[in-house]
Amino acid sequence: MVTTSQGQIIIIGPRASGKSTFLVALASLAEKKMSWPIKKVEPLSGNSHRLIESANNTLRQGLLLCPTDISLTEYSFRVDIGSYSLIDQKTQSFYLNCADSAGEYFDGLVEFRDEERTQKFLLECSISSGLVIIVDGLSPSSKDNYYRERIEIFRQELSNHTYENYRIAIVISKADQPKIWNSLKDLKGFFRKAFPLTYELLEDWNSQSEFAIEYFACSAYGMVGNSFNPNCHEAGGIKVPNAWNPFGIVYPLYWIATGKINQNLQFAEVPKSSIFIDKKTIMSIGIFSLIILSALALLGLSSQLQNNNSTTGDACNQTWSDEEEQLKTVQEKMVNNSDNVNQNCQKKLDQLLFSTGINQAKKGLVPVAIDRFCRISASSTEELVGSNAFISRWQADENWQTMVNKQLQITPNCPAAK
Ligand SMILES: Nc1nc2c(ncn2[C@@H]2O[C@H](COP(=O)(O)OP(=O)(O)O)[C@@H](O)[C@H]2O)c(=O)[nH]1
Ligand SMILES: [Mg+2]
Repeated sequence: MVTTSQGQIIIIGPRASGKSTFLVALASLAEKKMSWPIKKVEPLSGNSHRLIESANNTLRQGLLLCPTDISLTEYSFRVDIGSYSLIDQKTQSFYLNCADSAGEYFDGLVEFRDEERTQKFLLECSISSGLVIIVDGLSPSSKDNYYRERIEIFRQELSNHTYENYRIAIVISKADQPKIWNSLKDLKGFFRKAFPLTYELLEDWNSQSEFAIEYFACSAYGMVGNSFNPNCHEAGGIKVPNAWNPFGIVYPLYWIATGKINQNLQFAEVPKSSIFIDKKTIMSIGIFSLIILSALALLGLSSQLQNNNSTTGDACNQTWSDEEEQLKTVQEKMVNNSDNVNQNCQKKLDQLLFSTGINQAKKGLVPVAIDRFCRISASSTEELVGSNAFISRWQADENWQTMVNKQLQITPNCPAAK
């Protein structure tokens, strides 16, 4: 099993663009029988369980969600993705900490830019590991300037931070509506036409920074069956709860978490029997898949042979069932800082710990906290706080110093802190 740890992804966008429904659609997958490529979505926190309740008690009942509270709420999930190889059936697990933001933050960015609340929001976004900017697919073109002005503010804010691998997914919501549905094959083209000024800004930003920007589309409601029949009423709310198959939800999150575009994820939430493709496409996919599968099967075989030759028996390769138990073990090992915890084991434990999120960090689990802020992978606290990335961030950013010191009670062990 390959594991990818992930910092926080913040979902931003205007009021009523579909941010909360996007997250509830993600949570709904936890209760669905999934097959391939998404094998499983597992909630990892109380908030995520509450989101599943929302899925069942509101959306599944054809009701609408309440507006989001002004504070940022974080939801943690583990998503298991299956690989292609027939022989080497690897599963890649990635951990998601997604925070839903109230649309008021995005709307108020220009007018209230200097207010403390906005500043905090911008800071949160800049220390996150990526952003999902939900663009309401039904917004009229007259909103172009509105989006451009706000994205420009993010550009300025994020230019102070030189993170590598920072990814921004532009997710066009409500793709079940004809305007977006008919443009799925050329999303960039759709975006360029609909919001030319914003598009120009994004392209310029993409070409001049180390950040990556990609375009996606999603529908939190999906279609009924395999014809064009949006599964929602005009005023919102699901039409046929038993046929609730959102699409394009995991696709952008996977890209932010791994940096990889996995096109199999575009409609991965939809059961194969409901997939909307014509016969010609199916035939070409069939032939192409046969060729690819044979190649991958060969590759899988050779990597399996290699694995068999490598050292096995790491005590940490066990699967943990109880998260609290995991954390206790991790914490004890950290506190004792025992030499007999081998490096691999420590790394693995750090990863496990990290995946459980920032709330655990606040309880004093230092490496998680630093990892979240710096996004440096290291095998111990000492290695983290002594790393160049940590020190340069520490020296460059007073806000961050205060945040690390005060909120998380960490006094880093680096020259700049003394
Ligand atoms: N057609 C359609 N409507 C959606 C979709 N997602 C959200 N909506 C509607 O958009 C409105 C705002 O959704 P909400 O998630 O509360 O927006 P937020 O303010 O950005 O969190 C609601 O009326 C939803 O029913 C979608 O995928 N398709
Ligand atoms: Mg909301």
